Amino acid sequence: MTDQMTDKRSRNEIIKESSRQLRGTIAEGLADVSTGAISEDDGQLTKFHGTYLQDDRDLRPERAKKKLEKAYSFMIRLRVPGGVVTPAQWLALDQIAGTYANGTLRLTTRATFQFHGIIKSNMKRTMQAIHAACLDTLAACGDVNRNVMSAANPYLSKSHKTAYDLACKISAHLLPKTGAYHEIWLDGEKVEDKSGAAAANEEPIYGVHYLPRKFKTVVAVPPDNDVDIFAHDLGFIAIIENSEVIGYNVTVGGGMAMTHGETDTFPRTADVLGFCTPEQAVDVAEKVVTVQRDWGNRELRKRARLKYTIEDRGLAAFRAELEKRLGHQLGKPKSFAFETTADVIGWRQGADKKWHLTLFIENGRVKDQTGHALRSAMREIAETRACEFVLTSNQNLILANITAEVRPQIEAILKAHGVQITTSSGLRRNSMACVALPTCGLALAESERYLPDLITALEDVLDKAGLRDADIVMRMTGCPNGCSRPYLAEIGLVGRAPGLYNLYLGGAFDGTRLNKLYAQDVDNAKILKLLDPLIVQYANERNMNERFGDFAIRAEFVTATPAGNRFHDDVELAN
Ligand code: SRM
Ligand code: SF4
Repeated sequence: MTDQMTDKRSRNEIIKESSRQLRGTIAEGLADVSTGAISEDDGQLTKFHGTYLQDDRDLRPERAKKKLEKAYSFMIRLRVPGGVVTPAQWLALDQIAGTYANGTLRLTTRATFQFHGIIKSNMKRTMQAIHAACLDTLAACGDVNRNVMSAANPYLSKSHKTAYDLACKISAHLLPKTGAYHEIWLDGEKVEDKSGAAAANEEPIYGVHYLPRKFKTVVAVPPDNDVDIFAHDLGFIAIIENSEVIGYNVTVGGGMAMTHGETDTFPRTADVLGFCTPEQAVDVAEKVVTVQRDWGNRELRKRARLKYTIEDRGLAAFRAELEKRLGHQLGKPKSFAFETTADVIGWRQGADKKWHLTLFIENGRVKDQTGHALRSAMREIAETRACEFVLTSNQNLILANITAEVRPQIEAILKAHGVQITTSSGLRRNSMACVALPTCGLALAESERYLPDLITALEDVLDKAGLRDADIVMRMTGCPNGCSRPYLAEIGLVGRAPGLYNLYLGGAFDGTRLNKLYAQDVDNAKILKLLDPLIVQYANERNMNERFGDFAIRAEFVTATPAGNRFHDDVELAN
């Protein structure tokens, strides 16, 4: 038997191994003017550099008819730990959006920026413009620890700042060390690329194979669970005493993705593993990553996330291995309570009396539309240099650190551009949709381009029920990968096929419980027909302060998924 036949590792493992620390032939591919694409293998490697090859799926039929290659372009995702950028950086990103991308900035569910529609010949210029703004895209995607999120807005309180600082430290500590990024995109000096043991030494945390799969880390500050901590591989819950962060509860093994019809893939909420001190946190992150590096599944990418390592090996074994590598035990988790995953839309005052304005950005898309010139408004606000820009994990934007004197000026700019501070309903305010069509190659159905209209239609139902202002969390994705974390929503919609969605109900408002499948393959009309009576029943029968997700369980629309658990879709459906 040849080595190739006995090598059961997934193809990506071989690509990484032979990539000379993420170089592959990316530089050569970028220089090839005969195509707008790059090779498939390089396409896997550019993810580690924060960029994906995509094509405009709307144009596929027309281009195929004309026998043209697909309308290729690149998506670029930035690494912005803690989600904070300065006004000067905002202006630089806005300019990139206009010059090289499709004229929009996309705020993501992990509190960073994406650009869409960058053609190959502009890729290096764009990466260099990002670098000139003192930002980067390294490890924003790929089989590494990605952008680290922290509870939105370090300016809100001392604990938020501590959480932000930890996010920045972990992000920096877990960055790949390869010189490939500088060499390829920034025309940096070519550093020697090594193979074998020498390369492994150069990446002391990741080695030549990096991680088996993507890895996501967040830091939460209770009672807010805006970062949706239970959806992530690794989480730190700040434990606060007398306004000081005295340490963190460590969570492991959360994740959203599943594949329709494959019951060995499933969303899973993270487990609380133990407690660590602030000084121990970065080392805990590193050692969790190395256990996953060594224990994660390198044969089946669909089963390669940390959540499956923990399912397969058990939490106790994982903890024992982690503690062995740490050289100390984790403490017992301390008590904590989350209340919400939502952002508080509108003005809010921080501990230092400065003002912070959280704007609802529908599905994170910053663009100019007739009567709603959001992108221009943000540009004008950035030009005042009067605030910082903080991205949230709900695809929203906080204009932070505003003095009482400047507040009227900010309000005037928003008004002049038709940007409202209030939202049309509580449902919209708490909604998120993933990008999906036309750029996402994995989308089975619309999401960002559909959810706003669905909500408009549901607002009639909310009016009928007297619930227009009720906070109800609704999230949609165009496929089961779960990019807007739909399985943690009170109402989740997951694309199955063009125009068809699975409807999930019963997630917890504080993000601690997964929802359950309520109806399969429903179209727009059926979604409205199904939700109408449930919303009316909720209006009539709910207890004081009872959330829609909790009511969905008490009223037996669905049964509860226990916290710390997972679900399969192989359940009997009532609908
Ligand atoms: Fe995601 C793949 C967009 C957050 C789970 N995600 C993709 C790709 C890159 C499609 C692809 O692989 O070709 C999408 C690009 C679409 C486009 O055109 O821009 C994409 N994911 C997004 C974003 C932009 C959605 C959004 O509307 O904001 C989010 C970017 C986050 C960021 O800044 O890093 C985004 N993705 C998430 C989340 C939510 C989270 O992490 O909090 C999840 C679920 C949590 C999790 O990881 O379990 C998520 N995305 C996935 C998966 C499934 C991973 C898995 O475990 O199998 C894929 C597919 C894959 O990796 O193979 C995926
Ligand atoms: Fe694409 Fe699916 Fe993620 Fe939506 S959930 S952006 S359709 S991968």
